[in-house]
Amino acid sequence: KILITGASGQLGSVLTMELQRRFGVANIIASDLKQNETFIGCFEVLDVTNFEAVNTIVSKYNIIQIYHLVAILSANGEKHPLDAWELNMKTFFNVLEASRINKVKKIFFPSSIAVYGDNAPEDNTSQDFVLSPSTVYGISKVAGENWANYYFEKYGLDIRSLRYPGIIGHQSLPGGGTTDYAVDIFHKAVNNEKYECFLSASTTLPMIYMDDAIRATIELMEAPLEKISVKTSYNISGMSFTPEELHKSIQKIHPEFEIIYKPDFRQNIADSWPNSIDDSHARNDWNWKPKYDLSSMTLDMIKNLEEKYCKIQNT
Ligand code: VAH
Repeated sequence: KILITGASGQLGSVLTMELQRRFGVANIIASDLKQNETFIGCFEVLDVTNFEAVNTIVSKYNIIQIYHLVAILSANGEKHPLDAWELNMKTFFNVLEASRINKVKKIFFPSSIAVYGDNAPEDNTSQDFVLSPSTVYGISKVAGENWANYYFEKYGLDIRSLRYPGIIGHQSLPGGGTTDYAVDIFHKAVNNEKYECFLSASTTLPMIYMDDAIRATIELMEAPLEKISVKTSYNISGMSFTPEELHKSIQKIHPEFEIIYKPDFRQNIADSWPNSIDDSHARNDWNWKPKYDLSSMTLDMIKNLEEKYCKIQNT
């Protein structure tokens, strides 16, 4: 059986459905502090900061794979730095130790482009450039990457990871990130409302469509171990764009859609991150290749959100 922690989150809720589809609902144990009201499948209320609770679930269900998605993201993390560090690291150590003790075969945990800092080259940032994160979230992800490598070297634990860029999807809402504008904007556009953007018009960030992020995650986990040359975390990327470019892409479908720019504290976080990412290690090791670009992502987001909202209006 496969355990997902943080299964109610932006990525977790979509990954859970895809893993249920691929491996059968009965083989997927979703867990989080609380269950989404629309959830269908096996769910355990789990506080991952509690080692005993994690260990009990891993042994009770004979878990062979764990997708560990619990974390406080970049923007929220800056509001409560020490709480974010404590939660991101404590939950990760509990998953690592429960996996070591119960001989879990494979573990996935998300890293992020937030591991890079101001000193990194802005364009096509390489896999191996020195990491000097500017946020607690980024610091916790660099620490997580190094602990993953340590547990592989010392205990042979097969832990795999992706440095996600901003993830954009219609199936779920993001929570507490800096790239969340690229999701929020679509909900405003399909409801014919003006969008107030918390980043400046010219802020380029690496992004990936949810469908590509989910596929990359499963393709990484399904790849033979001998293909995995990166034991910290793989760079991956789908596309890069600015809020202005995203606005223009949406206006091709909704010409009247308006945006205003009111940068807030998240601008400094975004400015410390790369504009684009070199993901050649992922392409070479396990044939990573994105399918969505800015225009196909925009089309798919608007199509799905308009269906979702008109369903809500008709209920
Ligand atoms: C965030 N969406 O904004 C996350 C992610 C690269 C961005 O880490 O914090």
